[in-house]
Amino acid sequence: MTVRKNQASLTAEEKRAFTNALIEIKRTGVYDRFVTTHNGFIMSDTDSGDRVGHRSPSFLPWHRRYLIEFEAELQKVDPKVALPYWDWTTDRTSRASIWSPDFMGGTGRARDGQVMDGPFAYSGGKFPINVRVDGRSYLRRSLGSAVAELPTKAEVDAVLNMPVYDAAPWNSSSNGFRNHLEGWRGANLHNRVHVWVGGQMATGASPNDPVFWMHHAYVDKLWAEWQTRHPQSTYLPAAGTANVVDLNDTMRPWNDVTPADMLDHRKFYTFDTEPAAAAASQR
Ligand code: CU1
Ligand code: CU1
Repeated sequence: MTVRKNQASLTAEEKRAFTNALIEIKRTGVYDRFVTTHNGFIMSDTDSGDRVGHRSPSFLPWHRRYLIEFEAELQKVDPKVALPYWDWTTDRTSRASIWSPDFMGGTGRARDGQVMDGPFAYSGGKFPINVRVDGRSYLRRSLGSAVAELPTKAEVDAVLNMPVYDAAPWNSSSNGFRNHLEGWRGANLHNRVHVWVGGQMATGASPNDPVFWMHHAYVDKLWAEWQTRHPQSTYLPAAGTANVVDLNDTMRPWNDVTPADMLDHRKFYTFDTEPAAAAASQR
């Protein structure tokens, strides 16, 4: 069973296994297929038809499924790998160990934002940016420059306390848990983290930066925590809503996945903070 751990508690060997698997699926082209899919959905979300990946209720189930598929690709390379999560309320500065040369590498240089250290630095030759938002083929970051502070625990807590999953008009103006977590209203949680990292992370091609996966693994974990806090609440809308993915509607690009299928993450993985995870890892 896959156990997703806090990235701050990974061993050196676990960090190496994760970055090696990322580099291997970059080499085979699998990684870039995922970037293209995400990029495509940022665009199509503004077209007619159901909004799927962002600015809509299915933001959370869409990314849950997307991460599950990505994690499965990493596990084809190394079955011991699981997606770590980045708790940005705790590891909240550019000096945090996540940005060390043995893991994600650090911020970009002042001149052009190019990341110069770590496994994904352009100079290492193993992680070219192929799905580009501009002509540049190197990973870029500018940690903490466009926005100074990452969200705090108190800000997250206030959003986790919101009892209603989502509300009409089911978009970026909605008042509910999903939209506050996504960040279009309130303290700006998920969106702000993208902007804080900067570079590709602040664009529709954000999965180009490997930290994307750990950011979204944490957003996904917050959804699970919200479910535990509000056992009477569930995904909305239930049915019959135009241009919005209802509970039992399928989500593009998949023909056979609905939000209802994604509600229980324990079918796929657990988190290191959950009792079941502790029991499983002792066996
Ligand atoms: Cu996304
Ligand atoms: Cu995101």
